Amino acid sequence: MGLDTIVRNGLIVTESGVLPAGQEIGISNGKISLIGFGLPEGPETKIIDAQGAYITPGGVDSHVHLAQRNAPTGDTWETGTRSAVAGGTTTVLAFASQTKEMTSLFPVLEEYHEKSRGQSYCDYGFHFILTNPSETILWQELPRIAKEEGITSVKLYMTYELYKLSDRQLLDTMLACRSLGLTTMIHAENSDMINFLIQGLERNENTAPFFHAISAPKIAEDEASYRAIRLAELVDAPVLLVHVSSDGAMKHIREAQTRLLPIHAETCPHYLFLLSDKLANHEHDAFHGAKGVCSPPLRHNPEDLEALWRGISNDTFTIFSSDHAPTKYDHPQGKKAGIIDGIPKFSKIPKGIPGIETRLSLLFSETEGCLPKERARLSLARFVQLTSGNPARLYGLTRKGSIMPGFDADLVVWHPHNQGEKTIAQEKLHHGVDYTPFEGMRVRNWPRLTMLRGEIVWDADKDSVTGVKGFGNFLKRENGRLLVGKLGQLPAGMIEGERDLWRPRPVA
Ligand code: DUC
Ligand code: ZN
Ligand code: ZN
Ligand code: ZN
Repeated sequence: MGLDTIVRNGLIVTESGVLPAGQEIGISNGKISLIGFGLPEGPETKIIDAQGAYITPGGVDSHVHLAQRNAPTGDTWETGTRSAVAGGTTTVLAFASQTKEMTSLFPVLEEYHEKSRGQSYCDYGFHFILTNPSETILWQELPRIAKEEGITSVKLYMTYELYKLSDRQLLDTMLACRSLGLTTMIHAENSDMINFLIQGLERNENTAPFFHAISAPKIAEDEASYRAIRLAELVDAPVLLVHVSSDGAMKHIREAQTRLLPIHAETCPHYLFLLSDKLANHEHDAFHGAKGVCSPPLRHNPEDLEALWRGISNDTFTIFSSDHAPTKYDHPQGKKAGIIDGIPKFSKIPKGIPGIETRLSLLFSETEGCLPKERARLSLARFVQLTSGNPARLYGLTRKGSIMPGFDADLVVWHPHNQGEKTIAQEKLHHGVDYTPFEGMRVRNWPRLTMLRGEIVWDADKDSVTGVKGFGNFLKRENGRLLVGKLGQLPAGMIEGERDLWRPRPVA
């Protein structure tokens, strides 16, 4: 029996580097079955010529918002995942969001299955946003859902009235997640600091979009990040701080990692490439700045970007995700919900920006794959770790994120010799919203082909998404693996009886 497909004449990038030239990837039944020189061709074998270009694993974007109730003008599963594959991403993890009045997670789960079934261009899974973590949810529903549905991660918020948890709720939830081996994502910003500043700004009629960036300063992220880490330390739980945008938060994370605490961190393209000048208005449009409103906000200085680039290079960050959270700009339920009686009010602007399609090419542009070594920000191996390998392991996607025999044949074939260089433009993107905050930026390469389980789903030569809606599968996940730190670092000097407090409870 011959191979279904052979991808030849490419440079295969793994998490430990680029394989010697000439190795080919053999694919059978949607999986990588062989890697080696001169793979045997059968009469039916399809040959894909990589034209000497790099081949990286299909991107795993573990932080995207699709079809959430709170974003009526955002992407659906169809438009969001179409945009994903056109940018080289083959797996996404999106949020199923509980609202405070929901006492069970099962209806939310059904709602998200319903919205996504038959709609996705790429493989996908869910995280739960927990806003009302009752005993029943933590100790009866989560264990069942993890086991039966393979949903093995949750996101917890420290800000927003409709989402935020108290420190006590964070502790209870972290302890339960630790017992169950779930991955716990934290949105760390100090809610009271932000509300205090919003009120002050509004009192002085400073309500233009730009003031969003003033209302949620780095110190609010630093404080909450520090607190989240200390809370996690108390119950010896691993956590992931998501969308980190500040050097102060990064320092707390780095310090915790140095002490071998299992603290993971994520950052996103906008915190590496964009500054708060994006929130300024234009002469011809007094609300233009709303296009740059995301949370945490874009920061003010080039040094802020530099600091995060250091975290990318030195392993402080475990993963790099888009935080794709789109809303239409020119729509009364989109960004323009922030215009009240004709007056812009930054605090009412939906927070979030699109970025699922541009994530990989923006970061790839800064690698040794596009730049001479002296000027590159990161190696190709590090690129693969951040964008596919690490998120796959952290979230228990055991067949995703690596070019290895036995893994799904999810691949990105780049253009050879930076022939894919292009300018990012809204009219070229495949998402459902009406702008990109990266408009006009040059990227040095773009995926030429995206393959999902051996099928070509994006073909730049045809300028076309060639995959079909519904080909993407829901992925049941295993428990994620710790990638930094280790468990068992109970506070020094703890006496025996105290230790029992933190023993994981038997799960119902
Ligand atoms: N948190 C996110 O994770 N994404 C967008 C907005 C937010 O607050
Ligand atoms: Zn968040
Ligand atoms: Zn403009
Ligand atoms: Zn998000």
